[in-house]
This record gives sequence, C-alpha cells and structure tokens, in this order.
Amino acid sequence: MATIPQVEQQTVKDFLPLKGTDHIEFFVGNARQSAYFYRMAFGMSLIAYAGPETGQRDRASYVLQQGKIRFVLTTALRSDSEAAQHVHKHGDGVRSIALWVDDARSAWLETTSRGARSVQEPTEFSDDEGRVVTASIAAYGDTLHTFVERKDYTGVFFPGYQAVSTDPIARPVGLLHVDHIVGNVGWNAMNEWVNFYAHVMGFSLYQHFDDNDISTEYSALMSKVMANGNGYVKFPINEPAKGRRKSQIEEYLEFYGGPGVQHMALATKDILATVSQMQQQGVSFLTIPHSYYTDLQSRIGTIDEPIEELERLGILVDRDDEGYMLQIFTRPVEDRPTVFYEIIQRKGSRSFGKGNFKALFEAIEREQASRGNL
Ligand code: TYF
Ligand code: FE
Repeated sequence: MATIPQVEQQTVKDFLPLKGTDHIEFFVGNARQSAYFYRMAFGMSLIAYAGPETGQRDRASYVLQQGKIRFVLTTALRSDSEAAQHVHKHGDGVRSIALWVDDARSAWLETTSRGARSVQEPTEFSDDEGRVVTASIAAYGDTLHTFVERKDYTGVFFPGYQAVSTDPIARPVGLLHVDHIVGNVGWNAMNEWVNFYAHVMGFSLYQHFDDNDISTEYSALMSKVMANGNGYVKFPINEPAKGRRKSQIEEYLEFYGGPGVQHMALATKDILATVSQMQQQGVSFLTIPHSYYTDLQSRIGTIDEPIEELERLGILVDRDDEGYMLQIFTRPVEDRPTVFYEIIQRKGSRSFGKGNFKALFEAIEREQASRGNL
C-alpha cells in the first residue's frame, strides 16, 4: 500500500491571543442616568466609579457588571472633552470595545506593525492593588479597540476607580457574557473592515451572509462575521446595500453620524426567564407577527421551549446542523435609532439567526416606518 504523504499541519501562532471581551465603554450624555437604566432594566450591578470625588476631574465613569459582561458608562464634565465631542456627533454610543489580553504592549505592537492606527500607546496605570496596562487602536468610525492587560492587578476594575460593594438598585436577569458585537460600516466598506480584522487582528471569516439570506422586499444589507483564533470574540460587520427603500444600516449611519457599534448580543442560559424579567423591568423588544410562530414547529422541529411562551415574549428560533439557538432584539435603547441589544441563548448552534433574518428585518422595517425613516 502506498504511503500517503503527510500534509504538514502548519500551526500558525496566534499573534493576538485574546482572553475575551474585557469591557465595553460607552460615551453618554449623562452617565448617572444611563447607569440607572442598565441597573434597573438590564439588571447590571454598579461595581466601581471614577469621577471628581476620586480625582478624575474631566469625566465620570460608572462600571457595571453582570456575569462576565462589563460596561463602562463615561460622561464628560466639560464641553471641550473627547467624550463631549463624541456624544455631540454620535449621541450615546460605544467608544471602545476593550479586549482582554495578557500582554497589551505586544497586542499594540503586533497590530500597529500590521497597519492599525495607534490612538494610545501602551500606558501603565497603578495603585496599591497592582498594575494595569492599556493601549488603543482605531477601528471603524470613531470606535476603538483597547487592549487591557490586568494579570498583575487584583482590584475590582482599574486603578483610580473606587469599588462599590453592593448595589441595591440592580435587578440581575441572568445575562452571562458577550456573544458578539456588531459594527455598521459605510457603503462598500464591509470588505475593507473584514480585511482589517483578518490582517491586522488575525481574525478569520466565521460566517458570511449574502443577498439571498438577507433581503426582504425592501431593505438590504451585507454581513460577514469575523472571529478571533479561539472564537471568544466575534464581530459581524454590516454594510448597507441598495434596496427598494432605505436600508436599516443607512438609517443607523445617518443618525449615528457614521460607522459604529450597532448591536451587542448578550448571552443567557434561560432566555424565557431573562426576557420576561427584562420586559417587566421596562425593556422594550421588537414584536413578531403570529404567522412566524405558526410556521415555527415545521421549520425547526422539536425544541424544549413551549412555542406559546416564545410567542408571548417575541423570541425567535433558528437551527443548524449542530443544534438550535434562541434570540430576541430590543428596540433602540435611546432616542436616536442607533444602538440596540440582542439577547441570545445557544443550544449547540453557532448560527447568527439566518433563518430569522426575514422576520427580524421586517420587524425592524416596521419600526423604521414608524419613525418616518423608510
Ligand atoms: O448579528 C447578527 O448577525 C444577527 C442578525 O442589522 C442581524 O443578530 C444582522 C443585522 C442586523 C440585525 C441583526
Ligand atoms: Fe446579532
């Protein structure tokens, strides 16, 4: 029997090893009030604070946590600051998707040497609980990626922040971790950003949706999902496409004033419980027509959750060869039709809900029409 030559398995070293999403920093108009919303409605707990009382003169930041999800809400205290300008242009939105690394200097060197624009060189911050190193590079629009190295730090969040021990306002809903964070980029810019994530960050193409998956009668968009080496970090990138009416991505770009984060998908182990509690706490979700649920059983087969419950809450279901997943989308969480959230529960499936695109995009388009933007 002839020997079959062994194909050399080349294991290319991951030049940007990521341990996950460290936090998401938002620039907002009023961080104290936004924090109240995320604590009360999303059930996040206030764990740390920095502001004038802690020696930070120009801004105030509230650190909120639920499971491994960490949001930092930052507001400017004066009009001539970076945060104020960001809010002036974009409204409340994501400034930085911070990525957890073991070596922030190396992450910065590896990415800037491959063409990333540096926004902040590696910088060390320390207090009596140790040391954190951060560095930032530019991503789409005014969005950054900040590399956070905290292996020599034992504090709650970051040097200079005051820990908050208990939060009497937070009403946790079972949110566990960030599943994916979606960016909307400009016309024909999807592949440019796909290349950025591939060449500069070492990500690879995870999933790809074409016109047939996506188009409804009217709206149009293209989307590719990029993932890092270990799959902990997944970034779908959307671009608008010409449809019969204004694409939802175009509406976002118009109101956000350019590219930026469109939605963050937060994972739960019990979507029925999480979503009913969020609804009780005032979070508003997109509504799905009854017809979606009459077809559901034949489309996805048997599932653990009662279909009447899914319908009552407006939860969508999709299946692939590995299992199924459940997802639901909030309405935009602010007055500008920009940032929204997805709540997701995966039961084996790696899908992003391709089978739901039509129902979902039609629901988004009804909202767009109600705002006069379709
Ligand atoms: O992240 C995703 O790909 C899914 C589907 O504007 C999706 O959540 C794609 C585009 C969009 C809204 C949801
Ligand atoms: Fe999503």
